[in-house]
Amino acid sequence: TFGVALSAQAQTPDLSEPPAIDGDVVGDHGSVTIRMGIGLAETSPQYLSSQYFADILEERSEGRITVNIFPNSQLGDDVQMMEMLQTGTLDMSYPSSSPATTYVEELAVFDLPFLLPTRDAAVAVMNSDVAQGMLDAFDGTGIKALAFSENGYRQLSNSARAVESPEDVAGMDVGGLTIRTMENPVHLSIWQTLGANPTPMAFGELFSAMEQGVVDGQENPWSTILTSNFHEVQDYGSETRHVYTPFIMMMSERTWDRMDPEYQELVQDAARQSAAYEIQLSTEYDDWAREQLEERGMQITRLDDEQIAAFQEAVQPVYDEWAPRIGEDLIEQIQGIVEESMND
Ligand code: TF8
Repeated sequence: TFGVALSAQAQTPDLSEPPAIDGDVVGDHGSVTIRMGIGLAETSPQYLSSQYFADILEERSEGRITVNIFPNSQLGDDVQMMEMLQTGTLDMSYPSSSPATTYVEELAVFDLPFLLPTRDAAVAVMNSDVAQGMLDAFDGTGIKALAFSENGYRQLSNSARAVESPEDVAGMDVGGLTIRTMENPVHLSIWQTLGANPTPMAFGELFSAMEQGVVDGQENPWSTILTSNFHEVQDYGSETRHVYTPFIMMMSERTWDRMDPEYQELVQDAARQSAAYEIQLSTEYDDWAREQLEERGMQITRLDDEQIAAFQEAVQPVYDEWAPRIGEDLIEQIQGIVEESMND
C-alpha cells in the first residue's frame, strides 16, 4: 500500500558521513565484546552514531574490541538498562538524562522547560565543566558516564486535537490530554501544571499505549517520533520545543574496570567523537523529520513567539517548585553559559 511504500522510502535525510577515523592503533590487551542496548531504532541518530562508535573501536583495536548494538529497547528501557549497567549484566547504554536524575540529581536542570533556547547554547552547556562534573558525579554508582550527546528538542504529539495553547492541553470542557512522560518528576510537574493528565511510562511501551488509546499523546523530538513510527498512531503535532534533552553514553563500571587503561582511553575517546557526530546527525534530522511527518499525514502546528511565550508563562510554577530543589546556583551557572553562547 501507499503507506508502506512511503515509509520504506527515505528513512534518513541526506546525512553527513562520519568523520574519518584517526588515532593510532592500540596495543593488544586481549579481546573485548561490548553489548550495548539503546532505546531507538536503526534509522535514529542514536543508532547511527553508536555504529560509528563501534567502527572506531574496531578499527583502532584491529578488531579486538567488538561492540554489538541492540536497538529498539529490546533489552529494556532506559531505567532498566541503567540498572543492568550497575549489576554488570549489560556493558553499555545510551539513555536520556531525565531518567538518570535518580543517580545524579543535578541532571534535572536539563528538565527545566525552556532553559536552553538554542542548540548552540545547549551544546555549550554540555561541553562545560559544569556538565563534565555531572558525568563525574556518576562515580561510585556502578555507572561510568562517558559523554553527552542529544536526544533533542521535545515536541508534543497527540491523537485527540491540534494544540496551540496551554488551554488546548488542558482541554477546558473536554478534559486534559493524557500524556505519557519520561520517568522524571520535573516532566510530571510540567504536564500537571499545563492541565494534562501525565502518566510516566517506559518508552518501549509507548507505541502500543498510544495505539490502544491508553494515552492520547507523548512528547519527543521529531526524529524520535518519526523513527519510532509514532505518526501511525498520532495525528497531531505541535512544535513546542519545551525541553532540550541530552543523551548520555554510559558504560558499566564493571566492564570499565576490567579493561586495560589503554582500552579505557580509546573507549572514552570514541565516545566523545561519536557523541559529537550524534549531535550533528540529530541536528540534520530535526526539520527534515518534521517535514517527513507532515508528508506522512501528521498535522503539525508551528507556534509563533507569542504562542511559545504563553507556554513559557504557564510553566513558571515548575520553576518555582523545582529551582530551589535543583539549586539556584546551578541554574544561574547554566543561564550564564547560555547568555555567553548567545552573545558569541
Ligand atoms: C523517552 C526518551 C527516549 C530515549 C530512548 C528511547 O521519551 O526521549 O526517546 O531515552 O531511550 O523516553
